[in-house]
Amino acid sequence: MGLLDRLSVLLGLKKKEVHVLCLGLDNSGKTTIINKLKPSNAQSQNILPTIGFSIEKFKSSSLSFTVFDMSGQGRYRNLWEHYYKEGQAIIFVIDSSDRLRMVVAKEELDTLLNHPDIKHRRIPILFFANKMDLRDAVTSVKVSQLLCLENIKDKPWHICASDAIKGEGLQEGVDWLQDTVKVPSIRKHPINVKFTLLPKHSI
Ligand SMILES: Nc1nc2c(ncn2[C@@H]2O[C@H](COP(=O)(O)OP(=O)(O)OP(=O)(O)O)[C@@H](O)[C@H]2O)c(=O)[nH]1
Ligand SMILES: [Mg+2]
Repeated sequence: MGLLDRLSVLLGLKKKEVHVLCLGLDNSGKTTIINKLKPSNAQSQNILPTIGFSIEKFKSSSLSFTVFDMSGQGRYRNLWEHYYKEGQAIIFVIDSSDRLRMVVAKEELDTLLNHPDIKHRRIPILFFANKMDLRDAVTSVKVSQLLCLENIKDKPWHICASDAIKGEGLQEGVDWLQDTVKVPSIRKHPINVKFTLLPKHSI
């Protein structure tokens, strides 16, 4: 972000931009969730399985999110790690009705959490226990137990039950994300501003 952009954010003229990685197994509902978070006139009516990844944008009341919506298909999952450095937050989506693949979702989550670009960062992770409308869906508490989320001690995380088709549970998640992604209040390297004072008689 350039200096003018930072100034605009500080003055409240522009929303702070946050890069989010949207991860999870194929068919969990990632693209449907991101689509539902866009304004209704920008929503796509026909969602297809993602090939590779796509870059999407949506806004909350104070932030502008740029989302890397990654494909969850096995053959594309090795792409995820190339974007870890870029991500400032993660949305991890689980199909709560897919008991058979819950163990695969846990394996992918564990691989993510142990990756060198993620392991030592306090990166916020928002979990959507999605497809709650389906009869076979387990509760978000159960999803949390199956994925052993209580073992995540060094990163802020939150789990929301969601139904992406109706859009239920999504706003709660975005509100949490917005509150958790901190706006850096102190610059690590303060801007070095030099004033040249001119003697009065030279003006
Ligand atoms: N019943 C129900 N179906 C859902 C829900 N969310 C998504 N779906 C459906 O699940 C299917 C997969 O949704 P996608 O959003 O394409 O899933 P994805 O995680 O992006 O999949 P990949 O792009 O292949 O990784 C679609 O048919 C969606 O309509 C939900 O909350 N409830
Ligand atoms: Mg998708």
